[in-house]
Amino acid sequence: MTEARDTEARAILAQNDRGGYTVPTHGLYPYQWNWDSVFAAIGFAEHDMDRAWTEIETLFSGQWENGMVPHIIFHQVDPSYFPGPDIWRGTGPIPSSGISQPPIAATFVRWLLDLDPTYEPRARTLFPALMASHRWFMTWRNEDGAIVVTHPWETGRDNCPDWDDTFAAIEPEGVDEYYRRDTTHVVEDERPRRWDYDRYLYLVKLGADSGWSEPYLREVTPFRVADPTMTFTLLRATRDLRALAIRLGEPTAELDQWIGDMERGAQRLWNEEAQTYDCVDIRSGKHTGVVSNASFLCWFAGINDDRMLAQFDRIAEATTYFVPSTDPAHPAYEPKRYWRGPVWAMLNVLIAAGLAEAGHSERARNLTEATGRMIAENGFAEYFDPRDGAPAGGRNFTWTAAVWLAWAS
Ligand code: 9YW
Repeated sequence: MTEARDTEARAILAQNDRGGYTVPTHGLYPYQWNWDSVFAAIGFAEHDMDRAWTEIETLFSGQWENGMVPHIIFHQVDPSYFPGPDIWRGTGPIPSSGISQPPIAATFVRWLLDLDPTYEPRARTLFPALMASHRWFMTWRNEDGAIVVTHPWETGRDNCPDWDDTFAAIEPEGVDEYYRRDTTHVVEDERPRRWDYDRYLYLVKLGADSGWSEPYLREVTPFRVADPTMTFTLLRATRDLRALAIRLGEPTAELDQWIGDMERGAQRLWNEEAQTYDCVDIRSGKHTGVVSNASFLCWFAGINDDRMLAQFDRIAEATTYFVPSTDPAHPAYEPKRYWRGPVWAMLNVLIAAGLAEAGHSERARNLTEATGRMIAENGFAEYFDPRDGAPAGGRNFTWTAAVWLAWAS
């Protein structure tokens, strides 16, 4: 079983390879996505280290002059995805979206280099680009050390209930009529609702009309939310970038400053009432009150908070497969609808890595084993139903194949 899945996983990476970059899955997502590519790289590292580095280098070839690495890079126009480059109107060297995604590149560049130190010259070339991307976050998305997003898509957790209240206050006026493509690939009740899409597109239009001006958006956007996915992955990646800097003989003062800022900022995400890390809407000052899988990235960020263990154990007991993207006890939980319930294998990798590093090795082992079993039994789906592991969303998915090869098998 395991060996057959290994072969299948390598074949998925090969099928989704478009030459220098990998699409998340054929049809549904026909472009290069930011954090998907970094996960693809760790999958390639299992059998082709050169290809692993190329994946990340191609991602950074889309980096904007201001340092931002876009969440989608449109290398070749493909009408099977909406919204495409004409809607986004990105201003970088390659047509792209105008927002970023969880910045995990530095973490896995370090990881690749540990696996094979002979690739150090390629890490050296990437280093300034990684610094510039972190500097972009710390310049434009830093609210007292908590990292904010200006669009739900930026967190990679598109329709999680964290956005519901902020979205309810937005009247999506002026959005042109549009035709979704995602629901031609995947059944509707496993995807976000139209209500969400109207607001996604409203925010894209706001950004695109401004020429993706960060100073302007900081003032006017109704969507400015501090988020655990961004804060925890950036804090973690900055620690890894610091380790890389030392290895490469580069200065660390700026990195030290950022780490200190984010260690403090992460505490802004602590919701005393709900006893969890969650999102904070910067405009209203309110916590969102949702225990999500991103809440459990605290350990990955090096925040050794035992208070989250009780939440983790409660949720692990409530579901057959964990960690669900939304707490099953939350009224908005929907076990098949995208980020409102399903389990995402690649997030489990980050959660388990954090648990292991914080010394919670039994929990880390259980999570790793359960994820491996879920994939072995159900294949390389985009996400899985926490009740029975049933596959959902897209199939033959790059990041699920990649984390299988790198970690879960
Ligand atoms: C979309 C590609 C991306 C992921 C995100 C996920 C989804 C794209 O797919 O967003 O069109 O909604 O939420 O995390 O990077 O796999």
